[in-house]
Amino acid sequence: MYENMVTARQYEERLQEEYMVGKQPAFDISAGPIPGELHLAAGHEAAGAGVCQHLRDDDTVTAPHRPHHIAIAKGVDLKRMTAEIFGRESGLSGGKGGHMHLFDPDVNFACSGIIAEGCPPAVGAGLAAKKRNTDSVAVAFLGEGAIDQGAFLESLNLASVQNLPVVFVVEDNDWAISMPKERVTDVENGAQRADGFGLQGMRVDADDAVAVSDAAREAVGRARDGNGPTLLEIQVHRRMGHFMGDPEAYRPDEDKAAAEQRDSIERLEADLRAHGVDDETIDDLRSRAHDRVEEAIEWAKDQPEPEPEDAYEDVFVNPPSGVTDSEPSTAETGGDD
Ligand SMILES: Cc1ncc(C[n+]2csc(CCOP(=O)(O)OP(=O)(O)O)c2C)c(N)n1
Ligand SMILES: [Mg+2]
Repeated sequence: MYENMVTARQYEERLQEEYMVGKQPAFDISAGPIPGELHLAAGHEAAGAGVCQHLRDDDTVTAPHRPHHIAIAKGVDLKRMTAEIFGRESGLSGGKGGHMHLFDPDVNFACSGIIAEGCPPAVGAGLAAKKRNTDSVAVAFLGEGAIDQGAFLESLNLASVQNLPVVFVVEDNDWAISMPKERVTDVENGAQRADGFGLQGMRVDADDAVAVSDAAREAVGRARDGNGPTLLEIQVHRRMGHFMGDPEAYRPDEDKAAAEQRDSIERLEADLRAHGVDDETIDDLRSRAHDRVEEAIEWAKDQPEPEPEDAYEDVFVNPPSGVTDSEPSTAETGGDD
């Protein structure tokens, strides 16, 4: 877990540097090797690592617009993910998705920039697992700003009434862009949403990766054993702006300072040392993470950019066999499907 979390932090620190290339002096969001928005997850790492360490490749994870720590913990190919973020041809989606739309079918990972969008597909994956009689599970990550969304609430209900192997993980960082959570949501503990839908609710209040892992073990185990869904809320800390370039003028200095003081990585490192893990082992883990990150970034930067005409590929799925321009499908004509 520690190596995973350090990898995510170091990875994002490198992305920050690369992102700012060419964007100064006036912040030009479309310039540089990583054009567009970039949402970083410093302070959220314990949620990704603590939950995903209980998952297998055949389990499904959907993540929101702040996905890197979750993708890394789920085992998404770091090189192809980085190439995707840099808009390169060998990226996970040929460089067309960018950092908010990472998709890796090898480990069943997807993310989306639409808030709470990942909940219905996770319920679908849970339903598929149940119908196929497998013991795989699905996990939907979302932010606390998404817990009033209809897609989330409907997903809780469907997962509960169908007793599906789904875990909903809310990363509560107290903010939705510039909106403090108490102004939009009238429960302090988002896990209480579970009560209205008849599923288990849990909240891990400490920024303690081991506590997150313990709670996730219980929730994932419940799903895998056929005992239904869980809503697990994890308190995390947003150490940065909502996106790169966010001046955070809306955020009180004390709030940011408090987030900076509670670093789950430092805490886990102290726990490891207290359990007898020596400096050399910690240094080895950190340098392994460092090398992996550098290798992925250098590889991605060497990859070719897609040809402009590739923009027209993959826009629509190929029509199913039997469907041609001249012969509309039964679905289109309102047939018996
Ligand atoms: C359906 C929808 N509405 C609004 C937005 C714009 N938007 C992007 S991020 C965000 C806030 C999300 O806050 P939260 O869910 O708490 O996640 P965090 O950014 O704090 O990790 C909003 C409103 C969106 N992407 N999708
Ligand atoms: Mg939030």
